Amino acid sequence: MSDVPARDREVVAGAIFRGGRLLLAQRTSPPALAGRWELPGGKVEEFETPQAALARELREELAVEVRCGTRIGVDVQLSAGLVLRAYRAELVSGEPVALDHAQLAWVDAEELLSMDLVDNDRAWIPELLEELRAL
Ligand code: DCP
Repeated sequence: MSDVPARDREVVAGAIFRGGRLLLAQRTSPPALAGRWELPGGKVEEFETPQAALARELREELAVEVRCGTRIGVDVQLSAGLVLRAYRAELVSGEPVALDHAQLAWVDAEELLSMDLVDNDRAWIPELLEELRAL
């Protein structure tokens, strides 16, 4: 037994900005979240870095290659032992397509405010808006 507490497992989400817009993806599951919009991403696997996980998740979900950038916004505690973090993601190649989502949308600052975002991702709205307005 160790006295060192286990580190939280991380869920990573990617903020892809292009041409003054941010990419959002509409969830299909679970039923409580279906139809609501998020920054795409998923759980970091054991022995995987958050950066590698983000690249893998966005490859799987959007068919793109990204370079994981810096953090944006606050940590969101999802449950005991699970924390959600957003990272800027730079598109390296490919055009995003919805392989795992109902649809994708490129939103500007005003549109972001009108989207039905999942509750967790609403925590990032101030920083996302700031970035969109600076573009
Ligand atoms: N989540 C969120 N906001 C995001 C991305 C994820 O609130 N931008 C939440 C939804 C889930 C959890 O994080 O409660 C895990 O996300 P996913 O279900 O998208 O991740 P995985 O596909 O990796 O999960 P699983 O392996 O369970 O299918």
